[in-house]
Order: sequence, then structure tokens, then C-alpha cells
Amino acid sequence: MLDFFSEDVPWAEPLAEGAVILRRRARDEAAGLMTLVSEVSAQNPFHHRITPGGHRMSVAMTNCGNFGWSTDARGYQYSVQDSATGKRWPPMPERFRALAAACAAEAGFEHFQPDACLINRYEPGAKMSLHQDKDEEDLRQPIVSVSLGLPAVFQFGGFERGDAAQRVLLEHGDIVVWGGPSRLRFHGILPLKPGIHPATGAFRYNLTFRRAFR
Ligand code: MD3
Ligand code: FE
Repeated sequence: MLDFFSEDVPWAEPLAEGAVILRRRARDEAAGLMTLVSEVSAQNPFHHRITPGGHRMSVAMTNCGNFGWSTDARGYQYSVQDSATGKRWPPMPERFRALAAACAAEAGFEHFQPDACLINRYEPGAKMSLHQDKDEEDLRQPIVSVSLGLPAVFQFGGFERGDAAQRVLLEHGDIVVWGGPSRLRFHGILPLKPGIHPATGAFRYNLTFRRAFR
């Protein structure tokens, strides 16, 4: 007999070559992940960075791990210290590292060892314009992204900024692994709609696990 609850488990949704959504994969551990996000941000508070072009980002960011990604007047880079504070980034919690490695392996990328975790916090109206992630040394390494809290419309484009983009809703607990040919696709997030989520309140959080250096 089909168990009534048997559908209430994560499922995999292929998006493109090298990209797969592990729907709800982090849902059962989301509260624990949010506690760790709070611990990281207590050490390195969320901060709206100013881009080299002088624009204040609508997304607030922090990082944990050996390296952190940030932007300032000098450009975009991974660094061992936060240029805003001169301090090293908080260490990456073991649970973060283990989750990212497990999901990468489920998507076919064995031995993924992230050295950086960028944490984005979206408030209503916050967005991320179409961009490519190519500040990492070895683009054969995937990126693993974990979405928590309010849903957001993700745009998944092609290899040039003007290419048509698919729209995909990313919801609480969804994990996406981006590797292979999808690694260099343009992508972005449409402005967040206001709401209150039981796990995150008025925000959406996105954790991206990266291998910045070989
Ligand atoms: C596709 N973050 O931090 S996660 C970013 O929801 C970023 O905060 C978005 O794009 C967010 O750089 C999207 C999904 C994602 C992350 C990295 C990718 C998609 C990607 C790298 C290559 C292709
Ligand atoms: Fe990105």
C-alpha cells in the first residue's frame, strides 16, 4: 500500500546539463542551519557592500570558511580577511561542509571540499542582477546553493548576458548543485516579495558553497 507520507521526501529535478535541484533536501535540518547562520553573523554581521561602481547592494552578505567573497572599491575577490573589519572570516561549521559535500556527491561531483561559504540575506525588494560566478580558480568545481525562508524567483540564463532566461522558484530547503557546463551560466534573483516565513521571518537566506582556490 502506498504510504500517505511517502511523497513528503526530497526529490531531484534536473535543470540543465550539470545542474540539478534537490527539492526540499535541507528542509528537515533548516532550523539547525539557521542557528549556525546566526552564529556566523554574530561574529561577522550581515553587511550591504558597495560595488566598485559605487552601488550599495540590496542583498546583505556575510561569509564563513577559510575564504570569503566580497566586493569593495577595489573590485570583487575572495580573501582570508574581511576588508570591512580586517578580521578573518568565522570558520565554516562542519555541518555546512558535510551537507555541501553530500549534495555535490548526490549530483555526481565527488570529493567537493568547499573552502568558502557566502551567505546572502534578502529583504523584500532585494535582488541579484544577472551575473556569472567566475572568481573561483578551478571552474570544474561545482557550486552548491541552499535556499532558506521566503521563496524567490531564480533566473537561469545562458552563456551570454542577453540569452533568454528560464525562471525557477527556489523555496525553503531547496538545494541546487551547479557544475559542468552550467557552471558559467548567467543567473540572478528577481526582487523578493514580502512575506513572513516561520523559519526565517521577513527574509530569504541563500548559502553558496564554493571552492575558491585549488
Ligand atoms: C548558477 N546567489 O551568490 S544561488 C551568488 O540565491 C548567487 O543568492 C543567488 O548567485 C542567491 O552568486 C543564486 C544559485 C546559484 C549560485 C551559483 C551559481 C546559481 C548558479 C553559479 C553558476 C550558475
Ligand atoms: Fe552567483
